[in-house]
Amino acid sequence: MDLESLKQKVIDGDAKGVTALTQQALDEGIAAQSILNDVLIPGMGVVGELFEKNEYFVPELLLAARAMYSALDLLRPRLQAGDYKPAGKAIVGTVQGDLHDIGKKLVMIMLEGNGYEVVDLGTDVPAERFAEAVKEGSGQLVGLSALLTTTLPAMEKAVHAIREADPTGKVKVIIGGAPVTQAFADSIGADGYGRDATAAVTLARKLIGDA
Ligand code: B1M
Repeated sequence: MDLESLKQKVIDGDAKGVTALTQQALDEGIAAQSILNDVLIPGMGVVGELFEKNEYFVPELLLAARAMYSALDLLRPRLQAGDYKPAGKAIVGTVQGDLHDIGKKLVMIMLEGNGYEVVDLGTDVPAERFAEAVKEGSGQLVGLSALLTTTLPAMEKAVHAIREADPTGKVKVIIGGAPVTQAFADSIGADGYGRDATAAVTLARKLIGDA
């Protein structure tokens, strides 16, 4: 099939079209990882570029996000066909002030697919809420996501709150999202930075292993 047309449906925010073409691609044997990484994520990239050029506005971003979700629902079972053993508990959330959750959802899908139990705190999560979840013993790993440069300080605040809630440092913190870098992760004392959802799983396995 012509994968460019699937990418275009994401850009158009056409959820029905995205569902139909994603299903067709899967039926034709195209790998879920490839549909995600080579078609859907680049499609969202174009949406971002159009937004930067003032050709798209928030309603178009929302439509594209909805279209992306319809594809993720179909890809989810296949992305989760990992062969790792159950591995532990993770808490994930998008930091305060930030409503972007597609990247976080992907991180969740990949962690769950690799045997981790995941508690999703949602989006716009205050630092105190992450700390509470750590105190409640909800996870050995916390994954923080941020998509806005303006919410990076909230990420730092969340890391500090988690450290205060867990002075022994037993709970590991990993961070990711488009404006996040390894240097930023080092500067705020996170245990790791994941460039993408797969990297988040690799980090989780390295930091908390197969419990
Ligand atoms: Co917004 N937005 N947005 N947006 N949006 C961006 C991020 C932006 C880059 C667009 C642009 O200008 N080019 C820009 C940020 C600029 C900046 O800060 N430098 C931006 C802006 C400005 C805004 C608003 C301020 C717009 C406005 O209102 N004027 C506003 C802010 C709202 C808020 O959060 N308070 C806003 C709103 C929105 C919507 C709500 C409309 C919608 C989100 C809907 C939703 O998520 N449910 C939206 C969207 C869709 C985007 C773009 C187009 C797409 C984001 C996305 O889902 N990408 C985005 C442009 C872009 O990214 N090119 C943009 C696909 C997703 C799979 O990638 O989330 O990066 P991503 O996740 C990746 C990695 O980053 C990584 O793994 C994933 C891949 O495997 N990752 C992790 C993410 N979290 C991780 C955590 C980890 C490890 C890896 O470990 C824990």
